[in-house]
Amino acid sequence: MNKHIKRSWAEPYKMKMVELLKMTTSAQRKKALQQAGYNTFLLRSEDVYIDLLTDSGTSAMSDRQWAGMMMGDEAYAGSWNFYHLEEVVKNIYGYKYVIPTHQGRGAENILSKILIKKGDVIPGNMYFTTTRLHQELAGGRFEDIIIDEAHDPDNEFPFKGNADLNKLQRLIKKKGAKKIPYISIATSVNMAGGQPISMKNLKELRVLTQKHGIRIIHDMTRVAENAYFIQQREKGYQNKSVKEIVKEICSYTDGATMSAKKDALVNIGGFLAVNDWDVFEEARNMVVVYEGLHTYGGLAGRDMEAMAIGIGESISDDHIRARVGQVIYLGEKMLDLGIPIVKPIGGHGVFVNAKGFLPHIPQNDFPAQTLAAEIYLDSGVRTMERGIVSAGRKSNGENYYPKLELVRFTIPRRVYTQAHMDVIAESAGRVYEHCEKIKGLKMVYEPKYLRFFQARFEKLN
Ligand code: P71
Repeated sequence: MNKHIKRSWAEPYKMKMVELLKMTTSAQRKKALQQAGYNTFLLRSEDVYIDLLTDSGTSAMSDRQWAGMMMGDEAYAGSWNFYHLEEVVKNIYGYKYVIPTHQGRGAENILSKILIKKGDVIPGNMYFTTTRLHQELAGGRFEDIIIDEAHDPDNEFPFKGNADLNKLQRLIKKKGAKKIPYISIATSVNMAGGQPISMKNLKELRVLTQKHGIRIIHDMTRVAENAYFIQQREKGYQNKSVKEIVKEICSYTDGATMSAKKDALVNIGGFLAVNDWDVFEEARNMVVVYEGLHTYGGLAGRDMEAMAIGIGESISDDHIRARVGQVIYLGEKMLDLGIPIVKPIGGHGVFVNAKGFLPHIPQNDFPAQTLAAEIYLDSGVRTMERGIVSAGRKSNGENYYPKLELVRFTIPRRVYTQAHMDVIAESAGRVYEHCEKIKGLKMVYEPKYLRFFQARFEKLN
């Protein structure tokens, strides 16, 4: 009889320190939300019970990482922690040259400035806010070449992060390869809902880009989560470790930008990694202008040490199974409650389809922003808008109208328990029960760049 009992995953760690949380009343949350202009980015974190704003920089470090922090070599130049980080990036990811940066966008800035010329086009498997902005600031234009399935929240294709080779080929034909300095390929596509790219698609991209002499730059922020999905879903990878799959992914690309605040389990840090000596030389020179000397890049020695250790932990099969397992647990709970979410469930969070949740609110009245505010009001759970507010405006001033209008319930790594997941799903379920009574918002303050961070809203009557 025992053979019918399933074997659950569980966390491959235990707790030895906890952070106490403040519980709030409905009246307190209502006030906090008004003061924050209905923007969850503007809430004070002490007014938040469960913080699902982002998985960026919010993970719990291990005792080993904290021990590493104590071994920070805070020399201005040539800290041994830098050499440790360099060795780990070379060994685990396989890139030849490494430049630390304070976080992902620091690497994006340097890379975009070096590779992009005015009038260039950068194809990518869906935009990411900071990545696209740095491409535009460098004089380039982003062009989306992700497969159409990625824009459909209900399509259950297992690799919705794939690039569409026909779209890429058409673009190369139209613009000419000389106008395409690189293609920007993210593993675990964030804005699509944490959806993976397949190894097959990557290999095909490699063949096509090599033919035209175009580089592939890898946004490897969540590469380990992508590798886990390849292991679970792609033929021929079931018996490979996440570590092996990560290395293979990187081998089909020419360089990478990394926000180590996600997969790599640190609160701050990132890097730029390249295989090309000339690009490295320029980047090593440029980093001193924007970040700091090339052996610290805006980080303390202790931060580089925590990153070097975190990278090693991030590619453990046991870790990643529990990490993604927790996200899937939450997603399945929401599906049981009938809540419309992006399918398949992604690697770093559950993405609720606000167009499906609040079908009576037009996109101009910010359904995802509204839903994020309502969830906070109900339970003190903080989520993030990933829809029309995040998409921003084109350079001609018109709004982008993204097909996906989502609220992201992002799960920090190694931080919350299964009971927290239950509370979160129940909150979404409660708000869903009275969804037809919810009204939209109007934007009353709009910053020029990355408006979602600081925009303010008022309730529509
Ligand atoms: C996330 C973040 C952090 C963020 C950034 C912008 C708006 C809201 C939240 C950051 C990423 C990312 C990818 C795929 C590059 C960066 C920038 N994500 N690529 O998801 O997801 O890295 O934040 O370290 O500068 O909450 P950085």
